[in-house]
Amino acid sequence: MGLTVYKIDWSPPARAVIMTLEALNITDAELVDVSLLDGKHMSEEYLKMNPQHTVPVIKDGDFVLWDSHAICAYLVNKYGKDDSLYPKDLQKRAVVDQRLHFDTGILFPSVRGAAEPVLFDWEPTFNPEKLKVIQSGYDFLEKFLDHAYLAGDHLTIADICAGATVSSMNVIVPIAANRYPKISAWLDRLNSIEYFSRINGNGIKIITALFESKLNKSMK
Ligand SMILES: N[C@@H](CCC(=O)N[C@@H](CS)C(=O)NCC(=O)O)C(=O)O
Repeated sequence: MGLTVYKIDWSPPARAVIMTLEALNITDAELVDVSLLDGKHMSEEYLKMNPQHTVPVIKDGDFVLWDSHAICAYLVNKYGKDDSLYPKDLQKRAVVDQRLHFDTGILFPSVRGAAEPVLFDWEPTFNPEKLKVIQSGYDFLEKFLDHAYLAGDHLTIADICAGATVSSMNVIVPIAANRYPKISAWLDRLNSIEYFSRINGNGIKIITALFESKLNKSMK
């Protein structure tokens, strides 16, 4: 098939792509680690592939694509045996797209904004203002999570992408089940999926340990 994924396991968007591969039963992709903390994403070779220097990136033959949301949609469109993860129906797809954009524009920047200064040693602790941004993401999500999954009664790539993000936000600002019952139940539902708990759970363990080493304290 010739599919290569550039990733790092602690990155939520990278995990979303790996989970989408699993959901699609694609087992022969080559996975290449890009160590962000060592600056591997700033090498000339990597920048040629992705001038935005982010993970994940995929190469499918000669075709290169970055941004997890675009990648997950591409993978389902190209390799999905059916369209359940990314429905072709115009309005169903529009709702999935809205949730994906909510992840891109609201949820993911909140976790990146809080995590990056600590991970890259720019700040010794989480900035309290950034923690409020995470909380406001939960507030929005709780309001419109009115089905079993983000875009209805079935799992879609919106759940895979936002699930990877929200479970990482949860490491920084724990989700109180009494305040956010719908988010808590949704995360439990995602964690009951074997590949979600295995792949995402591994990333969460790594990011938790990274925070603990940077902050010099337990996150539990
Ligand atoms: N919208 C992008 C965000 C990707 C992103 O920001 N990844 C982070 C790691 S979680 C990264 O590569 N940071 C390094 C950098 O931006 O230089 C996506 O969904 O793929």
